[in-house]
Amino acid sequence: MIHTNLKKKFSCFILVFLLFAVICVWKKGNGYEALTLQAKAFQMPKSQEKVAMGPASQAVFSNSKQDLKEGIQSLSYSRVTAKVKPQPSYQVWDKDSTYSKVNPRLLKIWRNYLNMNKYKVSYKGPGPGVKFSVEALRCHLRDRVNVSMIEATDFPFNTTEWEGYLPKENFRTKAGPWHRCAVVSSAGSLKNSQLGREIDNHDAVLRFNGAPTDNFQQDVGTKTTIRLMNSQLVTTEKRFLKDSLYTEGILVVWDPSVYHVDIPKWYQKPDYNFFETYKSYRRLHPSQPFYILKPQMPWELWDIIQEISPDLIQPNPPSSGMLGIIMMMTLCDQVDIYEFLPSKRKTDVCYYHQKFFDSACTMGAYHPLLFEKNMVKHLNEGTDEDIYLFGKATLSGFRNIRC
Ligand code: NCC
Repeated sequence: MIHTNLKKKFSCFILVFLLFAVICVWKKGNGYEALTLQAKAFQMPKSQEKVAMGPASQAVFSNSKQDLKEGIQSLSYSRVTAKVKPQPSYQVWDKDSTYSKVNPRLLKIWRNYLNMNKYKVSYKGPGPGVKFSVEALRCHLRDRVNVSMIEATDFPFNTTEWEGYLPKENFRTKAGPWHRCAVVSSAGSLKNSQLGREIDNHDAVLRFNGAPTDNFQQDVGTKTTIRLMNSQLVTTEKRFLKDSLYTEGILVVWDPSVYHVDIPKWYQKPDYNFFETYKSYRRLHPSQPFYILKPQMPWELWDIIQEISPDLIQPNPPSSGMLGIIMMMTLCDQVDIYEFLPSKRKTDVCYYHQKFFDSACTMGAYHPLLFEKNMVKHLNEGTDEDIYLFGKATLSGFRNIRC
């Protein structure tokens, strides 16, 4: 009898023990799984894994499937290392570019322009090669470059010949202030960029010359707030008076004068005599704001580009692109510039809207474009990744800076 009772008690004990062991094993299994899942949440997506190639990122994820203790260590390690993931380096615009580094053809053209000196440039300012911090350069640009338009009080625009032609409203009352602005270069590398939506998401968008949006919306967007045009286009483009491309937004035209001459002297001898076409356009579209940039502005900007560049720069005015960037810096808090500094899509195709090949469109021949791009790279507050992937440089505007 006693023997049978003992047997029963022993069986009960074995049963309870087995039950306890099963519960323990089950609990341990679930806990590990939960931890593995958490560790997985810290893993980068496959695409990012490819760019973050450092050994630290490998160490984080190779540990995550070991036992519970190691799992906990791995989890806390991954939290720390995720923050300091190594930055890959991207091949983007070198801010110390020179024509001798770029190509012999452009080097020759640059030398020819230096000899030609069509605009009688006689630079007497500091430099070349003065070094500025980003903040100091921004202040220097703000204080020295006066972005203003011809007004009805400026001689000879105050004569009867010009009565009623210039817009009555001041440029600054019509344009801005805006928070985030986009400047869209006309570069071929915008083709297939899919940047249209991002560009349109800005408060104001600046485009150049005859750059279209129709049929290219996906890449360059649809919005045009300001169109900056050179006088060559206004004078020689037959469709200028007819094409609906020009009827959206505010128009601004600029013309190169002889170096630092005043308005009356420039008026007597403009580079392109666009004045009659301007008047015709104003008669056709009297309510569209259409301004004429004062001819001193491009040379005020040129002086600074020369001051900071170690090389002599082409003695020709800056490109419309560079003028437009400075114009938007005066009107906006932040300026995002697209494909002025070329992205990974860099190409010798000149424009996104034409199949015309010439590396000079991107690197500069007539305009000191290479040195302009060096300056924009220096001022860029965005990342090299943004330049490489989106051709996007981000500059602070002048409106909220303290100098
Ligand atoms: O070519 P363009 O400019 O109209 O381009 C506008 C601005 O975009 C930037 N850009 C363009 C192409 C490219 N591959 N990379 C770039 O970075 C430049 O900043 C450029 O200024 C001009 O500056 O006004 C220019 O105008 C044309 C032309 O006069 C107009 O398109 C009108 O037809 C000039 N081309 C020629 O004279 C043949 C160009 O040199 C400069």
